Amino acid sequence: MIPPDHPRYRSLVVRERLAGSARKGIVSWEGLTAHGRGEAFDYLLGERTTASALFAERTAAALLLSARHPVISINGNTAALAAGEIAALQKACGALVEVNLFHRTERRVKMIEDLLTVAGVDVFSGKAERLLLLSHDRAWCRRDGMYSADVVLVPLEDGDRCEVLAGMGKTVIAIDLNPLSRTARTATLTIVDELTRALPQITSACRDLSQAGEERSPVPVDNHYLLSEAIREMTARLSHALD
Ligand code: PTJ
Repeated sequence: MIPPDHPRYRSLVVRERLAGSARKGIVSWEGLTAHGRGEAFDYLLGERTTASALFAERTAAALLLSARHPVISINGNTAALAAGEIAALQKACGALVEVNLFHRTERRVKMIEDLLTVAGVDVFSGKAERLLLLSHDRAWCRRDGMYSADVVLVPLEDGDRCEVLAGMGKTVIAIDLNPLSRTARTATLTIVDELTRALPQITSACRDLSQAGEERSPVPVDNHYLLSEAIREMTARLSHALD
């Protein structure tokens, strides 16, 4: 039992949730190491949403709302950490939600789809095909889902698929705490923020934009600026760590 007065209570509870989800088979064992890497970068960021991340989240909302066929891609970590937040975002932006796994088994796909459904997500399931030009199992997706999407939101991505989706001419929005990753550098727009902080911000920006009834015009993105701002924030914290 984790005592609520522990200074790292939230972080420990999240770890416990991920470990439990790994035991059930929802999160892959490798997903636990991916989470640890994310934690390290979040530490450098000060475990907060920076101004540039907030700007990226609002831009992501505009991209999702102006999309013809937006799709949110879900892996094990995302489902375990943020199924409810995905349901809220889906309602706010109208995207399809599709499960796409690196460590893919039919059993894991089904477990994750069920978890999302219970959380209120309308999951786009059905026949997957090996459609993406990848040698690993992220190649499996749905023809009327991710394959034909114009905008894809990919939380906690591996760089390969990000590159392939971008190469297909899609707008790729990544959520990745590591601004140096191949995903971060290949995506059209990278949100350097923790998943459970980022998703509600995107949702709330979608609601604001929808209420304002703003014209859906092309959305300019300067990903190089967003990544350099994230690196600058981390470097500044490191420089003043012992002040
Ligand atoms: O469920 P599967 O089988 O699809 O596997 C999913 C994992 C996460 C194992 C797979 O996609 C993977 O190996 O990812 P990577 O290449 O380790 O990349 C994950 C990235 O997400 C890393 O750069 C981490 O810094 C980042 N990350 C981890 N946790 C979070 C995060 N970014 C935002 N929020 C987090 N909570």
